[in-house]
Parts: sequence; structure tokens; C-alpha cells
Amino acid sequence: MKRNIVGLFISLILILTIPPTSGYVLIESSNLLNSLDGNTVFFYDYSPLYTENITGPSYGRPGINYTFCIKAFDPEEDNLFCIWFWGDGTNSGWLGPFPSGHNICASHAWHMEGIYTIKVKLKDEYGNEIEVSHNILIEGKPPYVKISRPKRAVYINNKAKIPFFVPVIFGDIQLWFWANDSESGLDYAELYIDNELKVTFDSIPKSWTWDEKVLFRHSIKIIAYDNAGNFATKQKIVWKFF
Ligand SMILES: [Ca+2]
Ligand SMILES: [Ca+2]
Repeated sequence: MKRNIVGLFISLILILTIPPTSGYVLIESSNLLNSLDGNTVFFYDYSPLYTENITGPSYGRPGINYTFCIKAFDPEEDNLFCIWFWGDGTNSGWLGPFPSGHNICASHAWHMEGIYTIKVKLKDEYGNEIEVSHNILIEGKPPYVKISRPKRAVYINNKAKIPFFVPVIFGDIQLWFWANDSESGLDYAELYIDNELKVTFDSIPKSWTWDEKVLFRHSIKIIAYDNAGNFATKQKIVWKFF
């Protein structure tokens, strides 16, 4: 008994006086109990302290599998275990063991639109834990996209002269496009003329001057993509002379 009290006293002195070398320190309760037995096995163990952020998309579409990865480093190079909580009530179950510093990846698909907070919990062999989170917006609505110029009119040297039932263009013309996406935001848009990619816009509204000397019937097509990967297409048939 006396030995136990002395052991406990020494343990408390150690807790209060030995400074951690870095980060924060966890003392295993089982180790503290060992010391109470008189077997003064007493050591510090550190959490998997150094975690990088979760890498993976911040936007996605319903029903598509997305992969996320995380790297964590344990100061004692303990093996790590990992569990992913997907924010929709499901989780991956504990995965591992993985060596310290390993890139741990997992995939998931969400079936309903919404914002989900992914949480990943890492623990070492002693149960010391660290948790990181990452949000993903799942949405399936295509962007709104419009070719706002040319309208149904006759254009001569970039000026609309008279209304007509199709756009008829003489000479160069400035084309105008407009698009937006109210869920994940617009990512980029591509302009095609006669199915040939002419330019990629990273934001919209945008204009582009069509100065090719061509004849007769042509198609102007714009495809807009949102950040989740949904897209929408608009096409206009025009007649162009030089
Ligand atoms: Ca550890
Ligand atoms: Ca959208």
C-alpha cells in the first residue's frame, strides 16, 4: 500500500514536472494504472498530431463516387486507423492499420442533394485520436445558359438593322453569352462554331468576335459547366455572309 502511494506520488510529480517535447501529451490511463500497481511502467504517447487537410472535391453530383484522401503522421510512427463519416448517416467503418504518413483514401456517393460535412477520425494503436472535416455540396441542377447575341435580326458590320426570323449576319459580329449557376456556381463555358471549339471562358458574361469569312448556315453552340460537373447546352443556327 505504502509502495502504491509512493508510486502514485512519483507519477504525479512526473506528470506535473516533465514537459512535453512538442505538441500536446496524452497519458494512457492503463499506463497510469500500471504505475499504481507498483510496476512503474510510465510513458507518454502522442496523438497522430500532424494531419493534412482532407483532399477531394468540394462539389459533386448525386450518385457519383468521389474519392477523398488524408495523410496523418504519428510522432512515434505508430500505425493508424481511420474512419470516414460521410455526413449522410453512413460511415466507412474503421479501416487500417496504415503506416504513419500513408495517404489514406476512401470513396463515397451521395444520393440526395445537400451540403454534407465529411469527418475523418484517425487514431493510433493506443486510441489517441484526431478529427478533420471537409464540406461537399451535392447538386444535380444544370446551369442556366443563353446566347444573347445575335438575336433574330439582320446584322451588317456588327449592327442589328432589321428584325428577321433567323439571325442573318453580314461581316464580323460580336457574340454575347450569359450563364449562371445558383447552386455550386459556374465553372467554365465552351464556345463551338460548327462543332469546333473556338474558345473556353472561365467566367461569363462574355463576348467573342466572330470574324471568320464564311458562307451560309452555321451553328453557334455554348456549353456551360457548373462546379459540380453539371452542364447545359444552347445552340443557335445563323446565316453568315463574310
Ligand atoms: Ca502515437
Ligand atoms: Ca448547378
